[in-house]
Amino acid sequence: MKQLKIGITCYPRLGGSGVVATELGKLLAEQGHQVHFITYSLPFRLGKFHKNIFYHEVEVRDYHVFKHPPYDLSLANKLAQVATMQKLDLLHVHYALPHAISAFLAKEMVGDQLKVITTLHGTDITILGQEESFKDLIQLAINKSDVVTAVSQDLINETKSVLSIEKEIELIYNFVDKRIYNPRQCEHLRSEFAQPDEKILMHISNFRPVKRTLDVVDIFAKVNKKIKSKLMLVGEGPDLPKVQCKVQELGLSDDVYFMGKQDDVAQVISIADVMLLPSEKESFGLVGLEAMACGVPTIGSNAGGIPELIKHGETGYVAPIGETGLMAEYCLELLQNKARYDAFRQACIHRATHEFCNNKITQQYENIYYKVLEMEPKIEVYNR
Ligand code: GMT
Repeated sequence: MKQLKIGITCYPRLGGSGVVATELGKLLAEQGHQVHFITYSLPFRLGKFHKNIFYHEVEVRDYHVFKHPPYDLSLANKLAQVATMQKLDLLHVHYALPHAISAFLAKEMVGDQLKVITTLHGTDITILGQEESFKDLIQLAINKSDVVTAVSQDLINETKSVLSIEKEIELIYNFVDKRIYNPRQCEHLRSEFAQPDEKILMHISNFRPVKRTLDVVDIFAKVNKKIKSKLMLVGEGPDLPKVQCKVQELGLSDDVYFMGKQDDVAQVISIADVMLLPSEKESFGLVGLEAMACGVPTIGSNAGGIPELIKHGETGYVAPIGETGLMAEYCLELLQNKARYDAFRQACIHRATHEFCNNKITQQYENIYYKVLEMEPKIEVYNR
């Protein structure tokens, strides 16, 4: 199988799209492909040195006539330069704006032999795609890409209806690296946060309004009235101060931990009993998958692609957005019934390993690359 030269662009500092892009790049490098990250800073999950991974920093040129330095143009120029110098086969850009537009410009500069794959991650469509000022641009970005993928069927449907897109969009779900996300024994760490008879509920996000983090506190307050429990909040963002006030107002300060941003997410998740994901919008919900792989069921809303990830009544529960009472009931139903909880836990591990594992999803992306470059697809090698 020919080893490819792949350029990857993503938001390097935070967010699920950056995590997926970076993890994918690392896995492709393990498969022997040469991977070139072209971003404005080193992707935060890149971690260890690998001989097939290269990094090209996009420097934004400022000049006194610019009111705003044009990042998208600097990116387009860098993409074209790297593609030419390194003889890249393709650019795989994550998040439509501005990355797919910059890639389109780079392709115009380099020539049609450079293929562009765009992966839609969610808010590039569900929020920016609704804005008149961006709509036509995103439509162009999608239509000009050689291949477009999206991380859930719901996101494909929404893209087609919001932007009236006819182009085929391929479904490739988010994935987890099962060598990192798996059930771990961590009694010692757990005992630092909760007594043996207490349950741990957890929420991890960027605390933006779409995450409905005040609902997380509501759910916890209802659960905490019935069973001894703690809430661990991981991450930071604009709604954090409101959450802190609400926790205080409800007299829950002794039972809620504000952990801030954490690096070793797999370790943190492993001490949780339940993950909460009551989002208003969520194209997939990577954190729900990370929890699933660690054997932790998620209770969430039925927004976007969440029901495609969480099998209601098997690996967690979903309820209508904002129905915190029902979400709390689901938590109690699981946390008070050990046999049911254990069955959910096993179902989580099985589903994450079989449906969303790194080998399977990486190969789906590789096959898309081979197809667009008119090469033979890779045969299935992952364990089902
Ligand atoms: O969830 C976020 O706010 C971050 C956001 C991003 O753009 O990085 O995540 C989006 O992409 C992830 C990876 O594909 C998905 O798992 C998240 O569901 C999606 N977030 C939203 O749709 C709100």
